[in-house]
Amino acid sequence: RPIGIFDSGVGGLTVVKAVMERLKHESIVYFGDTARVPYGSKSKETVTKFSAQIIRFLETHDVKAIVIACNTVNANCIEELRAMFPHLPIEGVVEPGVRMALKETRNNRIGIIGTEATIASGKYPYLLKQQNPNLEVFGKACPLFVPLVEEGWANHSITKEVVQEYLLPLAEKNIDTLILGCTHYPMLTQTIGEVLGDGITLINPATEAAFSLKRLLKSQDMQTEHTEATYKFYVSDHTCRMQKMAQVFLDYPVEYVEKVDIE
Ligand code: DGN
Repeated sequence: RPIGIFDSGVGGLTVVKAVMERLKHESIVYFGDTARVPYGSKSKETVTKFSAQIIRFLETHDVKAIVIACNTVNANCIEELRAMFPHLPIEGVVEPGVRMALKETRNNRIGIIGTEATIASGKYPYLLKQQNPNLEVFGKACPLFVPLVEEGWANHSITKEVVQEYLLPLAEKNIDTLILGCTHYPMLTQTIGEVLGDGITLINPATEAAFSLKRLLKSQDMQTEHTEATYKFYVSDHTCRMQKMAQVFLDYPVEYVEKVDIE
């Protein structure tokens, strides 16, 4: 049985990549809600409703577990979704991101960037400070990053200027660790790295999320071994961009992306 992974758009492909690399035999069904992206500016009620619809769709593919590859959904309603689908293990990206940042920081000054909804939720600072009350956490919403990535402009000079505008003030806070708290942002790693230099470690929560999923599957005796994995991609609007981004970013010959209506 496959793993269901979803996001509002192409951002969750960064999580698909991490899972493909670390759980080689697990098949994946991916759903990108491209008709309704962005989630970052929508209300908790709307994001919860859309996410529940997507999980129901993924259930029609007999998924054995879900990875919510969207920080906005994690920050808003992962508990509600776990309560709505108690029979289905649901892994997120926020808790793994928090664990990685705690391990990484030396000076206890952590930056967190994400959508407006993720930053407004205060979820990352809350979880970080729960583990270490001495931390200083600096949040910054970067709402232009998602459209730039969706446009395929991750390495464009315009994007570099936008990154400078958002992140240089954050760098001045003397952070040594920056959580990429939106699954689209790891696609900007190169540009962000160029702007911030080597002194700040970038955290991609997907890495630890994949390990966490591996542990979860093992603990429930649900891991797949030996068989060859298959990957299916679904979107709620045009298939073209997803196909292109998936091919390039995953370095995998994605032959088929299907558009489906969900409600
Ligand atoms: N990729 C999503 C996240 O991790 O928050 C957000 C994308 C969006 O809907 N703005």
